[in-house]
Amino acid sequence: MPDTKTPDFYNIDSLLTDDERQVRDTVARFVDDRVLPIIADCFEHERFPTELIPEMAELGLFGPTLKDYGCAGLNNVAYGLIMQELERGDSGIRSFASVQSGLVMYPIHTYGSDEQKNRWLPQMAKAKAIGCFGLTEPDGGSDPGTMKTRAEKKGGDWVLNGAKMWITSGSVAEVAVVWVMTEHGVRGFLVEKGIPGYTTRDIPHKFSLRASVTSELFFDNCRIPESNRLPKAEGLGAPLSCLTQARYGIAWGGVGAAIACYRETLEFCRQRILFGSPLINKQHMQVRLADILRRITLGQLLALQLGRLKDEGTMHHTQVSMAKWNNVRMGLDVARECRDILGAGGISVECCPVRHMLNLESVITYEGTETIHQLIVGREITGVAAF
Ligand code: TGC
Ligand code: FAD
Repeated sequence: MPDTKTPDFYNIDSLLTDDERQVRDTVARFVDDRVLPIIADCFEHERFPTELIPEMAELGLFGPTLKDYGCAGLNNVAYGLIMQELERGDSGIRSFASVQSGLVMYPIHTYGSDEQKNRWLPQMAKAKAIGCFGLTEPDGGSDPGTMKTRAEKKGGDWVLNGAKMWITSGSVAEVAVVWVMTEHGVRGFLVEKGIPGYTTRDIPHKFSLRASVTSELFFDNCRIPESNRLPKAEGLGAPLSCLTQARYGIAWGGVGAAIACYRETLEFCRQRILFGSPLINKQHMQVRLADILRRITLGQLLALQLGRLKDEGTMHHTQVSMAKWNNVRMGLDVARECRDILGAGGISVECCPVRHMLNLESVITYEGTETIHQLIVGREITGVAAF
């Protein structure tokens, strides 16, 4: 019998290894036991649950695909399953882990010096240091090649001026990976909290990702030693390669959010009696539930194949774009559909679809808007950049 409950309609479980299943189940337990009981309250009161960070580190959720430096060296499918389960809890929790792993530890591991790796990676794996990634600027995030934040070499130091906006974990981060323009093109710097000229300010009043810290970063004649520049990062390709890591995780995360909404909505339809029988007896409701399951199943298969391509080293970043686009769109559409099925109760924070729906409004914008990913795939088809 196909599993319509978890759901796993195509027995995708059988395509996973024992290790992958074990990682997924461990994170699923953490989400069920530790995230779900508190997340609605965190969302309502605009609070990131920092108390979960040590447990996440204990479970090895930071930099899990990296080798050495206290990281687990898991494969990419296992990483994707972690992201799926975390986002089943909340996009804010997945975001925190995505940024720490894909946008901070990954660039330090890939583009950093031995000294930078030895200093930061072991601490970050244990969450003794938190990181953030500053690429987007107030004047527009879709076209980072036109960034205005600049660094000028003065003696042995670099002097940074400018600002970054909409930065996840910005004010809580001990270190920011900041991408700036220099006379030689885009370069990456490790900017440490507390250095003169570097300040942050949180962005309040968000209706989305409320259980996540989002900040502005300001650089006012901020002096950074050459030893804090990522020596192997040259050009825009370096930050874009980091985005590929985070977008990959988001492709799995969209599935997790949709699963959470589906499970709650299916249970509601079994319980809710209208016109003399439960909602599951109604033809129109069965069509809606079947359509939600169809969309989730396609997203699951897309994410898994993407992960297998990544693990065999053949994944192309345009394939990540299609998966990020498809699975976030799917998650958002499913969340909205589920919110509607839940009726008036569906607008309460006590039901998860409205929270996922609001969160996914950020997820569909960050890491490349839906339009940007469509244009990336369009360019791949036609060879013409139409941005
Ligand atoms: P373009 O000419 O396309 O590329 C420049 C160089 O980079 C290479 N490249 C990539 N490499 C790896 N991964 C990718 N995804 C790559 N995309 C491009 C490319 O091959 C080229 O290399 P080379 O050697 O030929 O120089 O650059 P472009 O200026 O035309 O940009 C195109 C565009 C629009 C696709 C790019 O700017 C883009 O992706 N824009 C969207 C920006 C974005 O996604 N920002 C996200 C900010 S971080 C964030 O949102 C974090 S949310 C965190 C959370 O909470 O989870
Ligand atoms: P813009 O780039 O100004 O786009 C505006 C609109 O124009 C969009 O609808 C877009 O799709 C459309 N558009 C853009 N180009 C074209 C085109 N060529 N043709 C047609 N339409 C187009 N950034 C970071 O660097 N680090 C982070 O940690 C981070 N975290 C974030 C957390 C949250 C909660 C949010 C909401 C954002 C975060 N971002 C982060 C920023 C995010 O990456 C940007 O918001 C995103 O890249 C889009 O940039 P923008 O908001 O400036 O929109």
